[in-house]
Amino acid sequence: MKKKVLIEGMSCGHCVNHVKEALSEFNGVTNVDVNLDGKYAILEATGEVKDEELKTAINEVGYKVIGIEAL
Ligand SMILES: [Cu+2]
Repeated sequence: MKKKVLIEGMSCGHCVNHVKEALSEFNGVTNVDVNLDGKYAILEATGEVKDEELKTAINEVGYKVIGIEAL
């Protein structure tokens, strides 16, 4: 699966790393790209990652998911 996760609250490279680490912890993740200016992350994984799980993981590191799009 491939999903675009719209994230609010990232302001610098550290934020990008926090988000990247949080998303990398899901099973089967093959790629995570975080775009600071665009305020989104692209997550690619071999299995399914549920929207609710994505929201929880991002919340736990201090940011907010404002939308998720399947790509
Ligand atoms: Cu930051």
